[in-house]
Amino acid sequence: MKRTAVFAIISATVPYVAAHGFVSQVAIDGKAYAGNVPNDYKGPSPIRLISDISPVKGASNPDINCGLNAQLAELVVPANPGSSVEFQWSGGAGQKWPHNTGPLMTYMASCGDTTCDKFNGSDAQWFKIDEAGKKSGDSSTWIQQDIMNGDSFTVTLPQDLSPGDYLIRHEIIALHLAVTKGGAEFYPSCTQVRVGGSGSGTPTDTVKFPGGYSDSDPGIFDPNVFDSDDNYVFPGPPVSNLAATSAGITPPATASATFPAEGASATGGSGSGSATSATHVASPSASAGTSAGVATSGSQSQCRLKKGSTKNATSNLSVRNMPRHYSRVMARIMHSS
Ligand SMILES: *[C@@H]1O[C@H](CO)[C@@H](O)[C@H](O)[C@H]1NC(C)=O
Ligand SMILES: *[C@@H]1O[C@H](CO)[C@@H](O)[C@H](O)[C@H]1NC(C)=O
Ligand SMILES: *[C@@H]1O[C@H](CO)[C@@H](O)[C@H](O)[C@H]1NC(C)=O
Ligand SMILES: [Cu+2]
Repeated sequence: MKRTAVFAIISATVPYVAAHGFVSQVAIDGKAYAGNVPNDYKGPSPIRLISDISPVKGASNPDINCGLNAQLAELVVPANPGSSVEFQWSGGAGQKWPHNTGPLMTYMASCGDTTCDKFNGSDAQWFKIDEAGKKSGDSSTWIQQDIMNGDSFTVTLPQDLSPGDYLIRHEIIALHLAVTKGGAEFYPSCTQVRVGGSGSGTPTDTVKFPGGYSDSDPGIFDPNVFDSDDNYVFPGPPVSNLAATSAGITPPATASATFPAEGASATGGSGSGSATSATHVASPSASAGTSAGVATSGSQSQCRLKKGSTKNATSNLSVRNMPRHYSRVMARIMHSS
């Protein structure tokens, strides 16, 4: 075995770990449900398991629906019209979400005549309920920066949502490489909920995924994404007629969920329709995002994060959590040390 060659690769690789991520937890009206680490199933969750923390590339990729090789999840958890739904992002291996450029958008789709634990999202008619771009009054900073800082993101479900099973598709599009066509990184995540109450709304402006985006959309291929006067145009349909307008960032989640997600059940959820989001901060800026601005950061030009910038960056590295192109090298490190 040519150890010198191996070590040459290692020394070029070790200073960095790949920087991508996934939705690690969803809390509905304060009740937290853990998501499984990609490709590491531990127990039932309402969040569909994906196979890797790497991004979906390409607007016509079937994985843009619910994430890389997304699988049906076992739980469908209760929600109501007006519920607050709080998403916690992770960078994997104990790290924070690594990117700060690009929008967060949230969609819903009815699971129709079946329950969401059996519903294939490729048939879904998605309607947008929220879009969050740059901060209001700070055109150089995206709301995504707060996710990078470790904050969660909260949306309010539409007040007139009809009862039934829905997928909630929450997504970050990381645009740090979007100056090149095809460079945008899509990170969609789907959560299965059963909406109670007595709403009667019918959503307009639905799309399918793939179908809702094109690689040439100005909000996906954006050569000026780092320019101070770039007027960001959200991709996809407009926010649906049904949608509530409040959404925003909350401090890091204090609720922690374990497996099995306690209290969750595949049949629960005929609710009363009462909204409880008092503890969550509604940010008036979150749905705006049309102001011009800049977000520059040289360190964001590569999808990598310097090792050591997070204390636990190396404490829990797992080959399974690494992007495929690192796996072989990292496996050699781990098995040779
Ligand atoms: C949905 O259907 C497509 C096409 O048949 C398939 O590739 C995909 O794995 C299915 N997804 C789920 C979650 O079953
Ligand atoms: C390490 O991974 C395990 C299992 O995925 C997780 O429970 C634990 O919190 C992780 N620890 C750190 C320090 O990230
Ligand atoms: C690192 O991981 C340890 C063990 O899981 C945990 O106690 C500690 O708080 C973590 N430190 C940081 C900075 O996340
Ligand atoms: Cu990344």
